[in-house]
Amino acid sequence: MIATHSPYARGTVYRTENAFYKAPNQQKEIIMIKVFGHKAPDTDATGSAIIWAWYMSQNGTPATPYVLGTPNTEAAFVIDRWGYETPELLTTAAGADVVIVDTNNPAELPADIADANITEIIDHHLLVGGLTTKGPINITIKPVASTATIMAGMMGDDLASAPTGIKGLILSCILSDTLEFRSPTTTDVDVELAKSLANDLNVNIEAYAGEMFAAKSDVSAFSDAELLRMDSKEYAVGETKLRVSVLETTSPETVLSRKDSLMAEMTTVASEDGVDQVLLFVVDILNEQASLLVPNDLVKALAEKSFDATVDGDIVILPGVVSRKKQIIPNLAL
Ligand SMILES: [Mn+2]
Repeated sequence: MIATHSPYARGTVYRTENAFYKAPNQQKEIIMIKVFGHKAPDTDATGSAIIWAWYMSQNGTPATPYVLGTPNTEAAFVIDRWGYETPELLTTAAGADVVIVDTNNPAELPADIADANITEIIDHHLLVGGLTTKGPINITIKPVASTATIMAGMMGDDLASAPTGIKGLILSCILSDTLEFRSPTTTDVDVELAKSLANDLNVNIEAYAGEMFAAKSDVSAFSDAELLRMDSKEYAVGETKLRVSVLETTSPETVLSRKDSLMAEMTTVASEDGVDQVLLFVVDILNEQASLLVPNDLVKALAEKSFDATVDGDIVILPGVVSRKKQIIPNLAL
């Protein structure tokens, strides 16, 4: 392994045959842990990688955050707002010691993740299986709204003395994943933590969340294919492979005005990505509803069966639906 020093590191940990020990001034093999979240990085995937790399480094295990793609516009805004640089793009995980955050799904990780040494997983998604480890490791999965919420809990008393930027990232991850507490994934733990951080940071939650959502809604620069893949998870219903895409926005009309070209592009994206169908849910954050594009009879049947909806035309509105994790994925049926 290459001996580089993490900007996040305070001390340096070297691995000897049997033990870990601190020896900051010697040039020996350094374990540099790579911390990353899922592909198509959002605020929680990017923010929690930065948060945990900082915390590990702080505790004597040098770690560096990475991303598996270009962070979305909200994540880019958040990173900049709290004074961080966009983490480097990870192109291969082979041979690396890694910590996986905000996912446990091999489909959302580097293709060579099986050749990595996974040392820890911290996540808040359903356990899909498929990852293997080279030994027993710490795996923390909790049903809270953001991965950063779990990390804050794991930090315990250390959170109080964390830098402003780390606290700001945690707050941002919670506001992003809860859509400012609107999502049914929101727990009391998330709300209390966010309010306490906002108070500590002197941030007005409503105003700050508004800035985040405005950043997220600014998708004019993206092609149809990019929009279809921006916040997307693969999921199978029986034999039918789906790419379940969600666009959370305060300006649904901006996306829906492109519905014809988006639906036309679904065929290409589906075949390129090896799935049968792309589903696009445009989530209206402020009105707490989703619009599902209905390009064909397959999606029509799926919408009717999954959401008890009556489909008439090429868009169906699903009142109250804002969470892929809790309201979309668990209900998908054909
Ligand atoms: Mn998350």
